[in-house]
Amino acid sequence: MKTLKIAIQKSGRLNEKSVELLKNCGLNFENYKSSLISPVSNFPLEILFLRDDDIPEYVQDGIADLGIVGENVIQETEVEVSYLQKLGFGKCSLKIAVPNNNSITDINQLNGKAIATTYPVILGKYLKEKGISSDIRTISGSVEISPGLGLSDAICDLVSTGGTLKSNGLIPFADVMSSEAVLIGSKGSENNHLVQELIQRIQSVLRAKETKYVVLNVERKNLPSVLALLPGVKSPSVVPLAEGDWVAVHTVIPERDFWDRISQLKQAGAQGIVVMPIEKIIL
Ligand code: PRT
Ligand code: ZN
Repeated sequence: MKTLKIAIQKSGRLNEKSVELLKNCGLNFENYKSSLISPVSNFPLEILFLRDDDIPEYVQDGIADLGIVGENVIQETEVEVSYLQKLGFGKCSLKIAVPNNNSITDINQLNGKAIATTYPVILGKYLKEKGISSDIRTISGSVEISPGLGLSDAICDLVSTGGTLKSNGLIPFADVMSSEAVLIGSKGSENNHLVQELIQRIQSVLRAKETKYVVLNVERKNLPSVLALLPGVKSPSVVPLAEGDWVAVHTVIPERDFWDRISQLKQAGAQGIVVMPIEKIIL
């Protein structure tokens, strides 16, 4: 059986979460900072540690079968790869920002202006779509200081908390794209059964992350209103308690509206609510 190769970032913002995801999939490997390649002892897979900018091309050319990289890097490198799965980390947006003392209020005012960026391809397409012709200045880093140095009128850069823009006196002006880490594969890799197995493992880890396991006690008379609030994978389990009028309800609830849901459950009569993380959900 052919050993698969997956390329992940060697160091940087996506390294830790990529390693964590693969380990949560039950893959055993050493996260050697010094080596380029690490074998997985319990799955026919090797992990290649690369600079993120190189990952899309390695995958396109089939040197790696799979890769974990930001959507921003994939779009910028214009590669032909298969998008296999969004991974829910490394979230950010590519934004155009202008100095906060600037009079630019409309996107058309960027016509003829200089915009510094490390994403000339994505920015170029965006401006073309809007019918705007700006002078795109491609620089390799520290984009945020370029207006202050008089090198550009605006910048186009990735933003997550917005702290970097703020501390450089810049305000976000237009959203160019939003991005997160994704699993990509060489064209056709989605038909390989080892790739399918890995995607299933990743999905079960992601699903578990999005939900919590909840056990609560409720008096029988309040059970219908508590059950009405619970989704569950199939339906909640209801277990009788030693005290005859009471039952325990076991279920999973989504992380996103967790606190709202818990306060509704309390109002409906739930008590002794125990919340636990889930490791995997295999459907
Ligand atoms: O060495 P290598 O080439 O592998 O790494 P790199 O330095 O090119 O990339 P790295 O590790 O900085 O980022 C990897 C990926 O993380 C990016 O391609 C994005 O997909 C994703 N990501 C998520 C981000 C950010 N958030 C982010 N905030 N990448 C960069 N930033 C930078 C941004 O460029 C700006 O300088 O962080 C600053 C802004 O952050 P805030 O929080 O102040 O808004
Ligand atoms: Zn990079």
